[in-house]
Amino acid sequence: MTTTSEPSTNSASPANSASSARVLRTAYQQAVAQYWNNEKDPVNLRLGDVDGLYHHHYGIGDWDPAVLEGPEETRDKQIIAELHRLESAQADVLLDHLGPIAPAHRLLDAGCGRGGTSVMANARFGCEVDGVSISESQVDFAGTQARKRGVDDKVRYHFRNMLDTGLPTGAFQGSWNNESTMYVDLHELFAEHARQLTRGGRYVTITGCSNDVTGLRSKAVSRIDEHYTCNIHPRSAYFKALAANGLVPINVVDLTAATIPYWELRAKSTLATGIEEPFLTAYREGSFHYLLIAADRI
Ligand code: GPP
Ligand code: MG
Repeated sequence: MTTTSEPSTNSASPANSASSARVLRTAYQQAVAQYWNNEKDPVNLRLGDVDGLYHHHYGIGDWDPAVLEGPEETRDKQIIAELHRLESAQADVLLDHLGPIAPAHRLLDAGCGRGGTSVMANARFGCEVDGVSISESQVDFAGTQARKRGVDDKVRYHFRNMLDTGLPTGAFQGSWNNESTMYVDLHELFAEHARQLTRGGRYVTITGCSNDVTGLRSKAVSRIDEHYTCNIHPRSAYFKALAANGLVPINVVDLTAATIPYWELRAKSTLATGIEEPFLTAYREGSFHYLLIAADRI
């Protein structure tokens, strides 16, 4: 494993091929980075514009039916605000599972996207947060948001690979993947989290996983993989890889029922991308679960 000196500022490396090659080691990683570098979907940007928290994950909880009422001119705006509220509620539930975090602790957001969960963590705990992404555009975007909020002294984003971040060993009280584990090998990922977490530190993921009970990847799950260029893991893979890397589950929460309303509302909005029906089918047929797993580093 390479070690690099710890970056002290928000920094997307200049787009030069040497630094890119260090971070993006395979053709697959390059393809994933390209997808996210080019991604400018209104379903993410317009939701983030609501309050400057830009998420790349889905939502949980019930929505207010009143958002579908009222004049057509304002309906979209209301639905967008409601979808965004549900996405922020999801990030809040992830943060709820980190355990007690003090301002002196450090947190790590692995696969941080445009940075929303990191900013929420800093606002809640007052501590330093490092986010890593293999998308330079996302790192730039997230860094700009942190500067706009005046939190860039504590919230830093790095153009790094979450499988080998170069961040210090044993320095983090908490770390998480908010819907980014489906891009990587879980053994490599959890080995890197275990390295970075202090003993007794907490790892949390919210993820979509296929259901071992119903067998291999369903058609709906395959469509989700194809849409995002990802590889959804079976539920069992998480527990095997956590156990093999000294991460012991303390909480497992099935959020499937809580996320279905989000997809139902999203399917009714003008921002629907076409992936809503595969998600609804996969969840309803039971071939796919939306799961939170929290584990302690031993
Ligand atoms: C993207 O969020 C999330 C993923 C690519 C991970 C896949 C998640 C699973 C649970 C399988 P996004 O906010 O960028 O997606 P969208 O553009 O559809 O809102
Ligand atoms: Mg989204």
